Amino acid sequence: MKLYGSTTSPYVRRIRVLLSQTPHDFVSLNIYEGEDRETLASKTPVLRVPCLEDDGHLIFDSRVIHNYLTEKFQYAALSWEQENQLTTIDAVNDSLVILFQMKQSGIEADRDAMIVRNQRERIDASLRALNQQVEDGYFDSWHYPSICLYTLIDWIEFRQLHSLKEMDALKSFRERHTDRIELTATDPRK
Ligand SMILES: N[C@@H](CCC(=O)N[C@@H](CS)C(=O)NCC(=O)O)C(=O)O
Repeated sequence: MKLYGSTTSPYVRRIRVLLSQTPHDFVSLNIYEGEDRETLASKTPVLRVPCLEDDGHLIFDSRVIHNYLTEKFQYAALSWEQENQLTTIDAVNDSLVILFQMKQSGIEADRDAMIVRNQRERIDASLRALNQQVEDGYFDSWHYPSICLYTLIDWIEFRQLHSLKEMDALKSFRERHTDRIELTATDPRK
């Protein structure tokens, strides 16, 4: 089993954490340049990571990779509530990727521009919902949605993408898990 990704991507990190007890090769790529980009392009036309190669299959998208691994290793199926939690986590992740890429591209994020306003509204509403769900105990166990929430919050802190003001439950959720070995082993700061 081969996982193509980058060390900083929160989407890749969730699969690395999920596979922490499963033998696999992690192929770390610089997805935007040179030979590594060609390698990525030879594996997936979507040109995004993660991408999993296993048993003659190439699987794109962390959500589909999770479904594939769930079937292969018979992990517990997610409830519909947990599917919604993943959608909420992915919504924040996707919107922050858009704003981050705008910044990296030197595009001024005009707060009043529709594309920026839409991302910010989605990020704030979704983070508030996730903060409430943590308070309500939905992330008390270390399951796949918790892994995805952790890698999102830790990436936000790492890249300083949001102040997380009034999101104390999210901040303490991160602090509670930060010493887990599979998280220190995949820390993007290293
Ligand atoms: N829905 C995808 C999102 C993956 C994604 O956006 N990955 C980013 C890295 S964090 C990426 O590859 N971006 C490349 C690009 O946007 O060109 C998933 O869950 O795997």
